[in-house]
Amino acid sequence: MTLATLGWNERWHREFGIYASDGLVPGRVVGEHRTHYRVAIEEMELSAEATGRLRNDAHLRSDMPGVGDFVALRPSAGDGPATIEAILPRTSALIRKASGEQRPQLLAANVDVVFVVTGLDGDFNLARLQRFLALVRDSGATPVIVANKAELSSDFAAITREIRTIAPEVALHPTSVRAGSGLADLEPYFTGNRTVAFIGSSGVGKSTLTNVLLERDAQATGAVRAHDSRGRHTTTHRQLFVRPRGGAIIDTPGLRGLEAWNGDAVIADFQDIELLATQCRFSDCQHRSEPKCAVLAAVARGELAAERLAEYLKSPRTRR
Ligand SMILES: Nc1nc2c(ncn2[C@@H]2O[C@H](COP(=O)(O)OP(=O)(O)OP(=O)(O)O)[C@@H](O)[C@H]2O)c(=O)[nH]1
Ligand SMILES: [Mg+2]
Ligand SMILES: [Zn+2]
Repeated sequence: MTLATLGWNERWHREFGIYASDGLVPGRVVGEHRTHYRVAIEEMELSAEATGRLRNDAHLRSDMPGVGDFVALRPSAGDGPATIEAILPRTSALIRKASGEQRPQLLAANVDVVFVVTGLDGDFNLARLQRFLALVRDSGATPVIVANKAELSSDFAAITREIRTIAPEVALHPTSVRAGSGLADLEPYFTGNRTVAFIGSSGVGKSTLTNVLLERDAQATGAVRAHDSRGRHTTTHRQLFVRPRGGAIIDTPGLRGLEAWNGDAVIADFQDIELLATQCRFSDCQHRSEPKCAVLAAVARGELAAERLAEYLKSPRTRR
């Protein structure tokens, strides 16, 4: 492992410039644990802690170092951990603003592409996929939908049509680890040592895909429940891995908070409709048949997909 294989390039070299004279070394956070970080530096990996100053300056939890961050590190003089003195400015940040939780959580930093992984088994859920895409929308990374367990789907064309109603532009790749299909299509996203983060519900196959793309069994995987295909939250830590063929993968635990509808997430997902709704004639407009409804007018003009409105109207909501 070298810094270049970790995604280090000219940009990072420039950003690191101001720390170089200080005896600091560049590294990338590959693991985040309760008490320490794992940081990869040129040729090795070590344990590190954030300095008190970094902790004091962090207004939000997401201001603290996280997996994928490039950092300026002071190697320890003795046996103790190294210290993370600074975080280089992020090019992207996948941040989860959990509802009812004041502390935004950094899922992955400096990610070029996010694979939003969904399973085409009994657990496929369009609304949930939409919530994951909303999360990526704000990150600065490019979303890609990976529809895994494709061998279990009898009608991928129908699923594609469904997905297209909420994500007409996002690249969509069916894969099956079991059948060994579609995996080569994921390869180009890693060219140029790019970093790809995997997000999605528990049990969709994020870690299974990680292992295939790493060409080794780095991550544990777990069978899903038979009756509803739900996963069992096998992965518990976010972790960055370097691929032998180039590029890096950040595997993440299935996100529990995104499993069920909640007010904030819904509002974030349907921001466009919420915005239109402020223009409706009646403030309690249901957008079904009311006169002077701005939402129905947008559908009539072809600016809002009728399927998307239907999805919105179907969702149990705290505010409407
Ligand atoms: N049928 C089928 N099963 C798959 C496929 N890919 C993965 N699986 C299975 O799905 C189950 C869950 O896979 P994981 O990789 O552990 O899922 P995960 O997304 O990492 O789940 P968490 O770590 O809990 O978030 C395992 O039993 C895998 O063998 C596939 O293409 N087809
Ligand atoms: Mg996993
Ligand atoms: Zn309306």
